[in-house]
Amino acid sequence: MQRLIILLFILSSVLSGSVLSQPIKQNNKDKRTIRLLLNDWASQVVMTKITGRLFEKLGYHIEYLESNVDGQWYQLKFMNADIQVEVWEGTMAKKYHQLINNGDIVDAGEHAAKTREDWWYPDYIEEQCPGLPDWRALKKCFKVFITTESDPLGQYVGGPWEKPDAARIRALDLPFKIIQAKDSEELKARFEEAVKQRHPILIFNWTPNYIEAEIPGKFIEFPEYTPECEKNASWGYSKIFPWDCGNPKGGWLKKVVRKGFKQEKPCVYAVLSKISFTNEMMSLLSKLVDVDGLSSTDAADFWLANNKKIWLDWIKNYQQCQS
Ligand code: TMO
Repeated sequence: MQRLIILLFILSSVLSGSVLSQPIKQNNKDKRTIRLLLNDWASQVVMTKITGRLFEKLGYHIEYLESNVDGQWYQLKFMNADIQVEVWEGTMAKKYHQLINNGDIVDAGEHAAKTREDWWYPDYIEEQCPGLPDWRALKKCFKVFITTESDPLGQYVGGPWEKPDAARIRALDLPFKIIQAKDSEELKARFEEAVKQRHPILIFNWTPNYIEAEIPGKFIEFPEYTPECEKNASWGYSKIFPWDCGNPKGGWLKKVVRKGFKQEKPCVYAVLSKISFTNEMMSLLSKLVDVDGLSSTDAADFWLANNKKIWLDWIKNYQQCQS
């Protein structure tokens, strides 16, 4: 039923042309252009497209700038991009703080969503590895996760984002080898393949994400994150290495803008500050793309058409942006 509704929606929006876009006078175009960063996982891409549609509604021209997470910090620092709508504590806190401290970016507030990014497994492997999700169980059952790529160690499939995985393996003395997926497609392909065959898999995952709608699973419970674990080698399980802990649970999810943007476009900054997605909203957005197979633009338009009350509230005081 939901699929049918989605299909009808797409059809009607194709027939009537773009739902929200408004024409902009060419001579004003540069001053009225906002450049949004696009990463490569579904919720980020769809949330960016939704944000773009809202700014189009306020009379701006939108440019999307594709970048991986590493590159996006340069794009912001050198003012090639204006906005990033999804900055995750678990993978991006370090760069975020660095750029905030240098005055290269400005915080535009947090989403309601609470996030987590860490090692994860589907529940069906629990009987082969008693003691999970406690991390110590991995020391005993690592053989379950051996593959031709990782032999004689267990395999952990990492994401293409900056993570302290190698440091954690060293500090917690885990018999695992990291196989790093080169992009989110490879990560998804490896996940789907393992789940289809019900093979053991230990993989980088995050929440909110579509996976929670697909199959029950759990994050590994490493020792609880504290900043001490990162900075102080003598803290925790290992007396000589830092990072003997997991990533933060209940992590923040922020929006940021490049320096100067808030002064140039206070009105856009104010709208951006009000935009707030919850865990439920984000899981749905990633499911629309990763499970239902919509394009990111169709998913954004589908969400906008069905959640008018929410986004009208975000933009309600800012219909006449002047700058
Ligand atoms: C940055 N990510 C949400 C993919 O972990």
